[in-house]
Amino acid sequence: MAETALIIIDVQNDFCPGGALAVAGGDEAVSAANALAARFPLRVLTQDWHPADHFSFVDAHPGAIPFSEIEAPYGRQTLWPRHCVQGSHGAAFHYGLRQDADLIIRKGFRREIDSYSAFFENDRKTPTGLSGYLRERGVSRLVLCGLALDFCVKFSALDGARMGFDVTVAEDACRAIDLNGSAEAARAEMRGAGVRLKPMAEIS
Ligand code: VGL
Ligand code: ZN
Repeated sequence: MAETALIIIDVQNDFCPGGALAVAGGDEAVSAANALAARFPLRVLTQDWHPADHFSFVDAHPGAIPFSEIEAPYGRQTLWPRHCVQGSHGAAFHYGLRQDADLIIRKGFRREIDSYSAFFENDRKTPTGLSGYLRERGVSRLVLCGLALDFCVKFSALDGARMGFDVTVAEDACRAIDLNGSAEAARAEMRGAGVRLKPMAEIS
């Protein structure tokens, strides 16, 4: 039987208002994720989980400007304000989020490489193991929601589609960082890869 998994991406304090890398309206993703969680019994949470000296942090690059890009061995890398440091309050899930999930995937824990996607690190090669887990659970369809639409949700959706899953993004259950038009570009890129973008109300 075709099983669906709900993947709730990075609904953590640092991506919510008041957090280190706050996404506008990030806290609105909480009630949306909870409403979806009530519909899908198989749920996976992801958690951005960086060491304090992570390479993606702007303060690891003296003189660099936040949100600028550098060339990493695996491609372009945006330099972020320090966020989601392992064990910190900012890395914790928002207190309102339903956390009764089957699996929590932590990512971004290797100092030298960032990891936006729930499936692969930013080299697009090093797996998190999620795809094998989902296959073994008989999952063929994914519904994605959370933060941020134009980074971790987008990379997860693209990788999910690349791995052969049928992927739907619950668009109104996501919020975007939107760096230089990245939200609209992300929507186009996801559509181009065969990802469905739908309002929550149309997803069953
Ligand atoms: C994210 C930037 C850096 C995300 C994580 O969850 O979208 N964005 N780390
Ligand atoms: Zn991060």
